[in-house]
Amino acid sequence: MNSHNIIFHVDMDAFFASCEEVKNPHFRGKPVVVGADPEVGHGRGVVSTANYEARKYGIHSAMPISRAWQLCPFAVFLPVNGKLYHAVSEDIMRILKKYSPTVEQVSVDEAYFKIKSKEKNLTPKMVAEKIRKEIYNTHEITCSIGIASNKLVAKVASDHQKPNGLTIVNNGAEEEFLAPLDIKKLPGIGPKTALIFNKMGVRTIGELQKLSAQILLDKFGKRGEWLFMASHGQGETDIISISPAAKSLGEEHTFSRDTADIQQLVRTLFGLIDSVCANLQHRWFRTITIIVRYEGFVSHSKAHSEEFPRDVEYVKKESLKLLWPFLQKGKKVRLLGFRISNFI
Ligand code: TTP
Ligand code: MG
Repeated sequence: MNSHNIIFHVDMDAFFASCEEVKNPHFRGKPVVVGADPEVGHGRGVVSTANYEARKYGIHSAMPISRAWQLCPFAVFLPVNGKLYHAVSEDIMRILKKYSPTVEQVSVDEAYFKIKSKEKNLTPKMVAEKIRKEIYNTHEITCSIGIASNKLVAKVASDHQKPNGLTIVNNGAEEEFLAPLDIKKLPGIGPKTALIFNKMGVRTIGELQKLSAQILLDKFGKRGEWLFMASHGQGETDIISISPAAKSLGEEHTFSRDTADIQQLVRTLFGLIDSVCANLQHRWFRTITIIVRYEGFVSHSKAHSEEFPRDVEYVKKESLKLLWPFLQKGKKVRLLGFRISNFI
């Protein structure tokens, strides 16, 4: 690991459930499920997270809450208390900023940052232990930390020994560390891609490492390049922190000719959403805004906020709801804009 690239990835353990346990210590040791109301097994929502006790019953994030109820009806089921998690998250990020001036928060409970080697005579391991101790002493919440020469390997490492784990991958040992792991452990390989690889007889990252760059390129196009680099343990090293000034991110499109063509408008809006969300790097945000400027420069904007927005498809669905009333009027549109704000 060279002195400039010692990257930490910190991820809180069972975050929402851990916050609930701190608030109600008598939940400790019991299975805790945070998410939609199970409605005695008839609830239609999903699990946000489950603590490690509940995971022993097979309960996990994004599982239908009705299934979680079937698996463990005596678990403590709690609604999502966004305010509480947000406050704890802010505090934890404040702690991390004491150890590095640039912290890249990528979700409510995880962040990357860099340190210099032997900073103040502390090894990376000592820094990690200090951080874990400080977070635990102030919040009674455990986290897992991965340390590596790039963000990708640091993220895989933080997940490697969860909960309450510390995994250090030395510079040069990235490939070897990844080799025995299931390909699904590589962030960016979802169930669909994993299935394609499994059909090719590739189950571990080591098996993926044996495929040539050309084969991956032929099969996956541009993404093949990334798969090749990632499987060999290469990844980004830039830590990007959102400055307080950058409170929103957005794009606009001015049509070459004013248009009332619904298909064209929807296609353009979705293009803007894809483009804005592609720059997000897994950051979460609460508010989406669309901007509609009619011919004659009359502009309108409409926003929608929620506690924990989901994926890009969901954002598109919500944005379409915002756009819809403007389309009903049949007026020609000169410009469309899309903006996200209220980062978490
Ligand atoms: P994660 O860090 O993915 O999960 P976790 O912290 O609960 O557990 P782990 O120990 O494995 O890190 O997500 C952080 C929080 O984000 C999680 O506590 C709840 C929320 N979340 C959802 O609401 N829905 C989801 O599908 C996921 C994955 C997380
Ligand atoms: Mg977590």
